[in-house]
Amino acid sequence: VKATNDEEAAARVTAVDADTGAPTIFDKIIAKEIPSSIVYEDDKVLAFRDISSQAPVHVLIIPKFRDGLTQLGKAEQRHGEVLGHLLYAAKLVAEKEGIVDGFRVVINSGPSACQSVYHLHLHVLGGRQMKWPPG
Ligand code: IU
Repeated sequence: VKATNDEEAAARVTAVDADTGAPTIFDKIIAKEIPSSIVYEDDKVLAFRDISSQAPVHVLIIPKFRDGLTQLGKAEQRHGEVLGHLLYAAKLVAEKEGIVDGFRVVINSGPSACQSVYHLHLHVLGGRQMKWPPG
């Protein structure tokens, strides 16, 4: 199947050895070994601007302690608290970015959903009219 865009292509490449549980680039972003444009941070989560933004506001929110949560499809009961906190952080980010009246939260889980980084992350998108259905 021919990849139709960069995101699909990235997911397909990653899918070869997807979700090994190995550290990802997001661990380096959390450790601040790689710079990022941080929008919100607390003791549990970090929110930073996506390097390949798909909307005027495109922020990723990640747990600081992945604890096996490489993708939503691997969530277990013990992750409930951090999952709730991530969602609440999405609302805080939307407020901070001035898009609380209309924004979208996306989680890609697994290769078929084009997940390319295996450290759970929420995309917060806004600042333009969103379309439905998503691709
Ligand atoms: P996905 O749901 O796994 O496809 O999203 C991964 C996102 O991480 C994607 O939108 C990338 O642009 C983004 N990203 C980033 O912001 N910084 C990076 O160093 C890398 C990916 I690698």
